Amino acid sequence: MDETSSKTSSDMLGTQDKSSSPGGGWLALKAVEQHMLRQQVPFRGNRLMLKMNKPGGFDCPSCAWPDPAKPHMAEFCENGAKAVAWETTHKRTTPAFFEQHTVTALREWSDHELENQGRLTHPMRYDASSDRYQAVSWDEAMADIGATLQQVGNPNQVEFYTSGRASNESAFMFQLLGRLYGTNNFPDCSNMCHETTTVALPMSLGVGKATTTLDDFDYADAIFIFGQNTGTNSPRMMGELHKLVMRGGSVITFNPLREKALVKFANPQSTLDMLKPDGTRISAQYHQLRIGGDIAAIQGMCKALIEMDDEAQQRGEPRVLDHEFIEAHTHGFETYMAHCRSLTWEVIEHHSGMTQSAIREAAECYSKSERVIACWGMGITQHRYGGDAIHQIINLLLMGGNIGKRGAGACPVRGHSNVQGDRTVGIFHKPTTEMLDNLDSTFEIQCPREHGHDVALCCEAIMRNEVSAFIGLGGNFFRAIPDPERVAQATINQLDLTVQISTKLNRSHLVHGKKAYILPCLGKTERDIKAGVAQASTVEDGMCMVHASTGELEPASPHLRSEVTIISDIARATLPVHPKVDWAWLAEDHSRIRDRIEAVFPDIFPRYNERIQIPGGFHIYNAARERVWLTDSGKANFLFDADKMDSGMTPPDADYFQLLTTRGHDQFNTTVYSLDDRYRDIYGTRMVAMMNPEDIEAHGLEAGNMIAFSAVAEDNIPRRVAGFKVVPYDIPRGCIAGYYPETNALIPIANRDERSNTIAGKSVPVTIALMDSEEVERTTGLLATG
Ligand SMILES: Nc1nc2c(c(=O)[nH]1)N[C@H]1C(S)=C(S)[C@@H](COP(=O)(O)OP(=O)(O)OC[C@H]3O[C@@H](n4cnc5c(=O)[nH]c(N)nc54)[C@H](O)[C@@H]3O)O[C@H]1N2
Ligand SMILES: Nc1nc2c(c(=O)[nH]1)N[C@H]1C(S)=C(S)[C@@H](COP(=O)(O)OP(=O)(O)OC[C@H]3O[C@@H](n4cnc5c(=O)[nH]c(N)nc54)[C@H](O)[C@@H]3O)O[C@H]1N2
Ligand SMILES: [Mo]
Repeated sequence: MDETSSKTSSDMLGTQDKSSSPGGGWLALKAVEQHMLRQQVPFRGNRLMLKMNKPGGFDCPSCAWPDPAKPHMAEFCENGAKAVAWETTHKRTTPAFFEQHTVTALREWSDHELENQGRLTHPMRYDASSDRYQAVSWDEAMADIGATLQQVGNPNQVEFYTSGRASNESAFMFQLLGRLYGTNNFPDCSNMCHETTTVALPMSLGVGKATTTLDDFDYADAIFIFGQNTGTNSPRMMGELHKLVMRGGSVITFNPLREKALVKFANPQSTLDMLKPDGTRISAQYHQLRIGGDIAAIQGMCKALIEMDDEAQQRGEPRVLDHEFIEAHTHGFETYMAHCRSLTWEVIEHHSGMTQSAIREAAECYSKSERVIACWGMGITQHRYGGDAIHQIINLLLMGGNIGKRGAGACPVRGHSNVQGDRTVGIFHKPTTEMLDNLDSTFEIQCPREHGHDVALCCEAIMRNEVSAFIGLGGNFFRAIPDPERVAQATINQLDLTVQISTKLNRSHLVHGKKAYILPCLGKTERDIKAGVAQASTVEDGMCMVHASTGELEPASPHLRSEVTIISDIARATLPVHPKVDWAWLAEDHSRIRDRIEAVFPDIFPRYNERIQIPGGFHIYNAARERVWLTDSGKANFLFDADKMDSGMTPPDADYFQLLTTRGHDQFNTTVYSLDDRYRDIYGTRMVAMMNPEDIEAHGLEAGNMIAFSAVAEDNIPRRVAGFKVVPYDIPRGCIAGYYPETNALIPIANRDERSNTIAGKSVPVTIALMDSEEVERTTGLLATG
């Protein structure tokens, strides 16, 4: 059996039909066991799993969903367990492995095969004469990296990339390194993720983070979910949805795809659920709108609510909108109301892809719910007008006074486990003057003031040949970005130096500069002993709780170093000695770094070291939650742009398709655990085009045909990716779904959210064509490995 596919594996409940089975349930437990076995990690009685997401234990390396104050016996989910199994694998990628394979040969490997070699064990240096990575000592690596960085004429030619697993301590050290080096170039995975939220939400509410805490989920009457695949990407949130449904609340979902766990779910923590073959119905209403249809759908709901409110007034009944709140706390309602009234249902239906009655049904549920939480994910943020869609979500919440009220609020569901914390401690290409002033006075330094590069600007600078070196703190930059082929080619041709601080081999290591280093680091699950003392690191979850995480496993190799130590070593090798920045002293004890973080951000982290001792950690103050509005108007703002009815880049009547690129159930971003997607009933390949059956027929195609995608782009650069199997799927016409990162080469770097530059991974206009048999034959080798 192909170890990457579980299609033929025996079913735990022999009689259970997978395609109609709920999300979660026995198959989830089975999947955990299988993944742990594949990584040769014991499952039964695994003590490590019991320490996950608990005070004193380690933070799950998967998503940013918060930990409950009173955790379950085992507070983990299927996909958290996969992430831990992947990190704690017994497989190793040793120097002997690199000796056997040239970098050119490794480029033919799939993402799954690369990472599946296991944990990196030694620092490696690229050797051009043999086209191989070779083991190198840490001292030699650091001396060369330092000398090369010193030779770069202009510090703005160096890019410091952060992926969201970095702890607060390592992220803070990394931004200090970059700024002392002389640049604000901090491309960050959030620039491909929730940057849209970080920029648009403050325009509405004055804050860029969730106004909810986990506790609010216990009091909500309804949860509206826009473009977020909960069952796969934040499975622990399924527990909250399940509880809500059990006590009579409603989940209302807006998603072009019917995501299985949002339809029905069997909670592995509930004995009762596990005995029911169908699990529990989750979404009371499931609205399959067009990709990019959210703006119109929400404005339609607002229109319906305004009409209901008018009627209530006429009948002398209690009002539907919270006029008291609107009056006291908001700005711009009258204009927004006039806009909604002026929209015709014809326009709303055309752009949203929903019927008037479906929209009214959703509005009805909203009006009956005293407390509403709205959640959103990449289906909202990764669009050309993603920020505009967020403004509409907030408008909807404001109409019912659903901000700063128990059981209600705005909940962007953040991705990487510490992506939010990394920004809080200074990973930002547009730093505020206040932060820079505090850094300057804390360390007696002079930080650069000029804004730097985000991911999109970094990619463009690379393609313009303006970058000399790239330092990656985790992640898989060259695989996660849009236009990966063009950026990789420019990198290989021109960069003097690439450095990747990583746990596993990935494609970014194969996109190397003239000099290239892979520096292997500890993972979250591993012991980090410094000067004889076990170090804790801290993270901030998606609801602003900061807490400590302490790994406890023996490191995967004795040669690994912590991210903090590696950053400090690079700094010492690169920067002149500074009287107030003692890198080695800081790196030796994480509480010293936390003291410095507190000094730079006194309002956010008062008594930082003391408060992380509180079990569960502490909450960072969120003004909007207290109904304090840090906006220009001093109020919460109703915002809209009458010209923007679609958040995506494909108008409803286009003669091409709108492609969305998304995650499967067995992956963490560019890390592909297996080729299966149990929640979409797709097994053994990720090279698929999920299409509406009528579109398949209209294009003269059949299920199973092999097609190629070509991007429709303003720059007319040809972008074509071939070898996708047509799969009939329950998705609106004109929309296609495919997997990320296999489809990234179709996304032009210019497809991005207008305000924040967030890559628009859900706004990908494409045409399709049947492949000829010769090309299918040529590519089948590649297809087998995905
Ligand atoms: N197991 C696992 N967990 C993860 C990750 C992982 O890869 N694996 N990644 C982590 C990271 S970094 C992130 S950012 C999050 C990502 O988690 P999500 O935000 O769930 O991201 P996607 O998987 O891209 O799914 C996007 C969803 O939006 C829907 N969608 C697409 N276009 C539209 C649209 O126009 N409107 C609406 N309403 N819906 C749309 C898609 O059908 C899909 O269900 O998960 C985090 N957690
Ligand atoms: N088309 C399309 N593109 C997308 C998206 C999409 O939905 N569609 N989503 C975007 C989103 S939301 C995100 S967040 C980005 C993700 O972009 P990245 O964050 O850059 O990518 P990951 O796949 O999470 O990175 C995986 C690698 O991180 C390394 N790693 C794992 N754990 C650790 C650790 O503890 N320390 C260190 N130093 N390294 C570690 C391993 O070597 C692994 O290979 O991709 C974006 N790209
Ligand atoms: Mo993300």
